[in-house]
Amino acid sequence: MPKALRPRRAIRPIAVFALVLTTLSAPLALLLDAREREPNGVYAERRAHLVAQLSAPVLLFGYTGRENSSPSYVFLQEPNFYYLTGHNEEGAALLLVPSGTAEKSWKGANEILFLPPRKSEEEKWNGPRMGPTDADVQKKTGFAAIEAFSNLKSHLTDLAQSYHEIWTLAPHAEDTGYPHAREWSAWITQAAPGIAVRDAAAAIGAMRQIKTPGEIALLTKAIELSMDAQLAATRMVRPGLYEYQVAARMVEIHAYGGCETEAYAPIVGTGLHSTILHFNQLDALIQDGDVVLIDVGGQYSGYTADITRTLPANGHFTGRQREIYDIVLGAQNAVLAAMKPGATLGRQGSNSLFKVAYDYINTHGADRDGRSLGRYFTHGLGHHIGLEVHDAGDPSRPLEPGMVVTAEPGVYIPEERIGVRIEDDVLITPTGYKLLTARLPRSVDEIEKIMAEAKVARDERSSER
Ligand SMILES: [Mn+2]
Repeated sequence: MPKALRPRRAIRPIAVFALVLTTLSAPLALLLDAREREPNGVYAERRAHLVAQLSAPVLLFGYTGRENSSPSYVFLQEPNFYYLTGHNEEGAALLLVPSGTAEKSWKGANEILFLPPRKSEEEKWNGPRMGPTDADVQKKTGFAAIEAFSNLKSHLTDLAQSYHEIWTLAPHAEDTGYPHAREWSAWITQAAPGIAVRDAAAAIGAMRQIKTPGEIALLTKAIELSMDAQLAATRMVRPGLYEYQVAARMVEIHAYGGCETEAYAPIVGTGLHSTILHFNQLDALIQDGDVVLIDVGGQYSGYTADITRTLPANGHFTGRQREIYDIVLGAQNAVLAAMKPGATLGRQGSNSLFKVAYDYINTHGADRDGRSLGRYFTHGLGHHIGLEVHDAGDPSRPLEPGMVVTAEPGVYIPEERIGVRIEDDVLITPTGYKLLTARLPRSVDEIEKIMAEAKVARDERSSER
């Protein structure tokens, strides 16, 4: 999914909690939660690494569960909070206090997880939650110190005696959607007047950009399921289907494989809709002669895939569609050839991957008026993926091993009803890159072959009836 110029901090939508049945070794089926969680030690290491960089306490708030009024809303944690705690329940807070500041008057623990009290009436409706006095809550969460949320305010007042500043998620002018950072920053200022709020987003974001092996495993799972769904879409697409029917099949594959939700609202755009970057109506009938742009990704255990393919509705690109497709593919191949540590996603500078794609597109082909095509590449080259589909990331920061980013050049010509985007997910390695989506064909010939084979199979099935 191309990234909007203004960051969209959307609350993630409907989640489907799938359960995975495994019978691999146990004689009886073993019931596991689909949502995997990394070991507690991983989250503890991240907290230690963060607080070691900062000279003052860090206070972060999880989501309250009241961020979204939709009846179909299923809770998903604020991503920075989840990254540091692995805790996926409502109403929690995290306090980290730097150690080794002997002159300070703080005598509390260096890290405290604050949880709301359990409410038996609510649990009748919503199911059990962890509470601060549960016997096993330390073992489950990996925190030695767990307190009732109501204790937080007095701790904050104490800290304000020793520290003049505190790190949290500070509000931004461009924040949209639920005012999480603004409300909790105001709460801090009210609880501890005089303490300065500093923004921890950049420090946490810098850590989130480098994925650990555990994160790469979860991303890979999301990507594998999303490639399965893209392949099913390639075999399915034909004139006479509605856009939403293609999306429905893909969502089913994600959910059946263990994804808890979609990484973003599925984009399936036929004809003119292929030129709309975040098209989300999905209400049109696929017509003979259209191209169909499919930008759909699942989310597995918190981690998002983001993959786009563009298909010919009837199984064969026209000459002009193939020409545009091959220009986008050529641009993507040029980008991949330059993908390595040191390159940047941004538009400026000598190592800009955007510039590689733009220059390729702008020096190949032309529009109906003979103008070069760079003007039709209307979004950025790519973005980080992780706990958010547009994950924490600074486009000017050179790529480093362990980063996972998208490479998604596109050309959108509304007057010709042709939009082509090819989007793949890439792990940066010490010497170059690993294409995590390599299993999913990108070339015209491969795509047309899969579609032709699927058509033969469909025709055989219908002649048997
Ligand atoms: Mn994308």
